[in-house]
Amino acid sequence: MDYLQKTEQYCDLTNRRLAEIIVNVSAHDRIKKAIEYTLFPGGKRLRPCLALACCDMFGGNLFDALPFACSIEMIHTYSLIHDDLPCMDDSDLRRGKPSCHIAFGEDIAVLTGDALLNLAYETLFAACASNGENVKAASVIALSAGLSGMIGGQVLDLTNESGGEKCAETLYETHSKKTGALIEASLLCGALSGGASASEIESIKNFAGHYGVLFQITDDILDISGNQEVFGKPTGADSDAGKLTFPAMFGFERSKELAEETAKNAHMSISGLNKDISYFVQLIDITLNREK
Ligand code: GRG
Repeated sequence: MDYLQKTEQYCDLTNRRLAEIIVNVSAHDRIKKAIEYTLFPGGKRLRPCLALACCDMFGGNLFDALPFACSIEMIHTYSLIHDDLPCMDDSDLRRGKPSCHIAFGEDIAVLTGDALLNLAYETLFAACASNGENVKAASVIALSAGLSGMIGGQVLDLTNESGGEKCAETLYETHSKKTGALIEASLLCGALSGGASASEIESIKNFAGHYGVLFQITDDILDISGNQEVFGKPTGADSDAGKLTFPAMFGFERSKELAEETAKNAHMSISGLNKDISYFVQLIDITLNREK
């Protein structure tokens, strides 16, 4: 199977399992509609693809990694809903359509994010109940979504905006937490489900660090030069808000060079694995040249 076929398979598995999770939810129509609206058709499903591809690479059963892939996608979607709120990034457009609070109101948007976070943990607990070994991956996800990960990064991001110290170290720390932590968790839970060894897990962590930075630099570049229709969210928003971004710190051209260098480092970090790394090699290239 080539890269596109694999991606289709991973997205398909994720979408079907997410639909099964949601169909069983008993909730008021108002919030159920908002949950469906934000989860489907969804975005690129990058994090589930990372989890499933990593599990695949280590020869695991994709169904073992699927609860983690879906939990992470629900956590990611909740973070986007909350990030779009007027008290956060105040964005009216997400995944090419009106943000959740525009379509359903702020109150329902807050609760939709909360509900998705809870559903993610319900899914993780169910996976742990069926196999105690899953506690490891579930803890990795919980840590990545919390204060030492995504939420911690969001606090740093807000602090940087309101005049915090603007240096490269803060930039890397902010993004390794805000964006990188969930990306790393996706790869790690895939590696754990696939039975990776301790040294293989180390290579995956190393790859995750570089890939997370690559994803963020290209996100910052698209915020400046991307096409809003294709990108699916407003462009220019980060620079307008005075955010600490790679182009703001290093300039646009240097950021493009940094993306190239980071892509090479990402490739090198997994080239020693005695596995078929072709999916990740293509993913690096697609991320480097992405338009959305
Ligand atoms: C807890 C109140 C509260 C808010 C949480 C933590 C947080 C708000 C927001 C951080 C999430 C965020 C916006 C991270 C930036 C990472 C990023 C580039 C997201 C876009 O990811 P893609 O491109 O999106 O994978 P799609 O739509 O494709 O899934």
